[in-house]
Amino acid sequence: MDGNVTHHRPRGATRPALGALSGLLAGYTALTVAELASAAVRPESGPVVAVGGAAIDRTPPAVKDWAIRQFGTDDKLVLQLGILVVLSLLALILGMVANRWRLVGSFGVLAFGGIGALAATGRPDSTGAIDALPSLAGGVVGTALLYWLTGRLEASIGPAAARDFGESGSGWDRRGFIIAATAAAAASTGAGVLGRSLNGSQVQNAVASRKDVVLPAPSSKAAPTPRGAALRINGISPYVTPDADFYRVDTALIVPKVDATTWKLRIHGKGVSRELTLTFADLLKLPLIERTITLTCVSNEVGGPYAGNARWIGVRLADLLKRCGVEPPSKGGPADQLVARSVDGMTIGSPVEDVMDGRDAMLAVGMNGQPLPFVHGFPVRMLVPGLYGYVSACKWIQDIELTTFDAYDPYWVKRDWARRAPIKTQSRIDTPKPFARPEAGTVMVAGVAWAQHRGIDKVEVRVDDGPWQEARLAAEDTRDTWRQWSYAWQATKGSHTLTVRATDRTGTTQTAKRTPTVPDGASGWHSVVVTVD
Ligand SMILES: Nc1nc2c(c(=O)[nH]1)N[C@H]1C(S)=C(S)[C@@H](COP(=O)(O)O)O[C@H]1N2
Ligand SMILES: [Mo]
Repeated sequence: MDGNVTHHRPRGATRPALGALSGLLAGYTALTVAELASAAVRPESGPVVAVGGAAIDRTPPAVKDWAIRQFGTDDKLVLQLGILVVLSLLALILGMVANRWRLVGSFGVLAFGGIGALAATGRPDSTGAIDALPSLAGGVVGTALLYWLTGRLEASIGPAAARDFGESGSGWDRRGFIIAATAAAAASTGAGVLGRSLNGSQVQNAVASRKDVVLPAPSSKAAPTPRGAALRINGISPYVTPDADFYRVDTALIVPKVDATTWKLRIHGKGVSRELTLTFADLLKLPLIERTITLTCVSNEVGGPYAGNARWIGVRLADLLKRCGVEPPSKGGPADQLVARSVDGMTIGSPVEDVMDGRDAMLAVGMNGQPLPFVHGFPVRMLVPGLYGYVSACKWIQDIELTTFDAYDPYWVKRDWARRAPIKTQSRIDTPKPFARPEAGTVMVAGVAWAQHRGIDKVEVRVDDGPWQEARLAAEDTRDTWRQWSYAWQATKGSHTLTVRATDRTGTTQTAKRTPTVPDGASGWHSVVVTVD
């Protein structure tokens, strides 16, 4: 009968392949069970989102910038797909291991569940040990399933039993394996679908609450955009950026979907004599201001796309702070840093002095006439004209704490970025595009320049190493907005380098010195090389 032992098991390459398949099924089941459990706990506690988030938290700025450059706003999709590919490979390997060493391979699944659990509880927005549950539940179910499935491969049933199963010549429990595998696939698909739809109901409440928002008319309207602020030139960035084109930069793998009807904001901390908790309805009852403000990301390379201009509606932040008894440091207030916290655990620190110096710092509820889009921070986000987004523009805000720069480092500061980061004066050539081939003759060179809260006074263009020529500036809306500019270039045949630089209202001309985005924003001139035919 010795010969029969090998004969009774799946033969040749079949058995490792079935082992690998078992691993994949176990991994898939583990993930869907975890997904289902995360619907009960919090969507962010699921293993893929938790591991992805932990990876984002630990990504050095240079790699983060590279990922944004390579994949743009799809960077997070790429990350999640990458995690799924790696997990699939690991599951295949664990299955093959379990095929030889059943316990070792099976408990490998639990080990990965443990990694997911650690990642979930270690996230800044973790609500505690409960966040470990989805990954652990997935790990336990996956381990049991892999143990069971590989057991079917081992079952050395005698020829008689095999005959009873109607499977002459193959003594492994083929029928048991097929039934278990099919049941696992079906059950986990069901669990996955259920998990999605449960997560979906929380999302539906948020979507409904956004639909129900009626933005009151602002008591202080933005001055109408002056005629001549928007130039009509092909290829130039529109003066107001449409929502769909407005850049998005954040660490959220799942865009937070906050229900405005249950949302609250708390203001507390050093120098707060009257703590305040506001609902969304409370906020909408306060006087609203409408302002056009250009927002810029510190991760924007010279010439890069991470700047956008929108018309925002919101509550003046300084008024709320005064209501709480807060004084700026220049008037003896004890807090010099305002830390905003979001529902996804982001922390963003702004100078209290800047927020209260009279500029239009606000808690924004509207963008371009609509409630904030979810990706831009619904229901409420902060904005401070003149400061990069990472030190001012907290989306999905839920808490404001008055503290000091000495006492607390927010998220990005812990990751090498500067504590204080006013926006650097910048200018960008939107058209012609790099390596364009315009015809000789008049070529419109045009773009935008920004120096929020200082204002742009001059933009100059240089062709090759020629003299700086003053560009035509579009009318200024406010000093918190970017300005379009254009220059009619008499282009001659050949290859040419076009360079732009701006001068802000303090009289300072944009520096030629190139610095990287880390720690406080890129500097240097933007150039474009074109070939004139
Ligand atoms: N909650 C949260 N708010 C955030 C961020 C984030 O990662 N999470 N990123 C900040 C950064 S770096 C920038 S530049 C702006 C971008 O705002 P936008 O995505 O609406 O353009 O949001 C800021 N607010
Ligand atoms: Mo940013």
